[in-house]
Amino acid sequence: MGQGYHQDSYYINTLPNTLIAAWVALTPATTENGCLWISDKSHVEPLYPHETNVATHENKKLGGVFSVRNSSRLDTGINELAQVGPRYEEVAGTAEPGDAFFFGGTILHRSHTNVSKDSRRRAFTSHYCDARSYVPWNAGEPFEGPCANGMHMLARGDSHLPFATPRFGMPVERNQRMFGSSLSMPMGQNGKMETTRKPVNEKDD
Ligand SMILES: O=C(O)CCC(=O)C(=O)O
Repeated sequence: MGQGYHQDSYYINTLPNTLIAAWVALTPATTENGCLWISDKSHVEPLYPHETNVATHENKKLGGVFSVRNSSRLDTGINELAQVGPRYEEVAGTAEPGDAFFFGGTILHRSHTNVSKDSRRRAFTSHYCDARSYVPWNAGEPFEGPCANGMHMLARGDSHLPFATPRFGMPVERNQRMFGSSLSMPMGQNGKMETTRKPVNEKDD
């Protein structure tokens, strides 16, 4: 089906904005079957906010920044990011299974409708940000609370937000030479991730 011009940080706010996407091809992606199109060098663009979204650093007081309607819509007649997209050369992200694209949250990108006869185009996308960014994003659902950081997975590192400790995550090993201790984050009994610091020489079981 495709997805029109958009910036991922429009949907997933992280403050400061440290969002990065990892888009992994599961099948071949071609210009025919709807590969990603990336607006080259558009990472320099500010985030064009949704008109009701105040949780961004950018706002309409900054010159050239306007709120965007119909982001992600294929129709460039109504997708207002189409006013920005053509300033940049678009690069076709053709890919083989296993190829990955990493791109920041303000880069403009889109995909077109699959017009091939019988070729499916599948991809797996995940998004990462610095654990120290404030994340109000709750998978598109309203979230009541100070922040939704705790709803997401801590893939690596540490958080300075004690009220936002992720409920699950991956074991984390810090560089012992740099920090002099190792940090592990196993699952706690209550399903919450627990942080325990261990002395340098103490080995995991
Ligand atoms: O794979 C696609 O068609 C679009 C995916 C995309 O733009 C995204 O995940 O932000």
